Amino acid sequence: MMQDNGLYSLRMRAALGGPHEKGAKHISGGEHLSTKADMQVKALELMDKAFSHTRGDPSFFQLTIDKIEEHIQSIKPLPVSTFDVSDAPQGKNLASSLLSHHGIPHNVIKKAMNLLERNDDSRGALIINAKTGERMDDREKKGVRVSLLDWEKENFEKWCKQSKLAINQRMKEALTLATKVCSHPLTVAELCWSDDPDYIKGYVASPAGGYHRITKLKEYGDEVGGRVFFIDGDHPIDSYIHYLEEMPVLIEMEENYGFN
Ligand code: WAQ
Ligand code: MG
Repeated sequence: MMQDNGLYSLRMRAALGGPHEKGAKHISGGEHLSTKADMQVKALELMDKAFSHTRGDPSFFQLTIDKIEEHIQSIKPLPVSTFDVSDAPQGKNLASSLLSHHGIPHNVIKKAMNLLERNDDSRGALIINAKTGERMDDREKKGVRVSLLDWEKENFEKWCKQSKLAINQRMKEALTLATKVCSHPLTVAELCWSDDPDYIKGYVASPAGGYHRITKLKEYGDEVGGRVFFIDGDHPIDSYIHYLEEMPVLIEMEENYGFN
């Protein structure tokens, strides 16, 4: 079991053609929380993720390790539901209607879809005002990268079994991120699909509705994807971004229900 003390944050980013800040192509990013004992294994996982990536072979790889000093929050995973659609347009229609159920106006949903459809290479999320569609962060192309988050393998696999879902690393990462994001009171919803050409599933997540997996949100071969966070824009977002980037969160299923 992971302990609340003695954890390290590992953050990785990899690009092709130089570092991101010189305009290179984003290949892969990843983050883990780890004990010192597990650190080498976790670092190798991140290397493996970057150097076997379908977006290309990186020429730049950076790993940053920081000892965590803050208290680590434990959060239960969002409930998951899966929607099987026949093609990407149907998936996008479904995503739009799920978002509109959260009171997000039609024009804001359309703007978010356009942002993602044109999203060129950002390695972070775009934060927009859920009422107006206005961009709230000032990170431009880079976006805001959610860091300091993880879900211990054993606990995740137990949760998969209990939820009758196949163990899937990608879903683990996405659900971990969506759960952290949706635990903040300013989050209204999130829309995401991958920028990897071989992964066409995506999701709409929200604190109220949980994690709605959608089986097709783009076409195979398409390298355009990303994340949009719709937030309550009536508050300053500095502490929101601070939470996403700097506050450590561990996802954990409660162990004392179900079959164990
Ligand atoms: N913080 C903010 N934005 C991120 C982060 C992060 N930690 N990680 C990725 N992004 C943004 C960034 O713009 C990426 O280019 C984009 O999201 C897509 O990331 O089966 O795999 O890791 O249930 O390629 C969703 C469905 C998969 C999973 C999403 O995204 C399932 C996926 P990827
Ligand atoms: Mg990707």
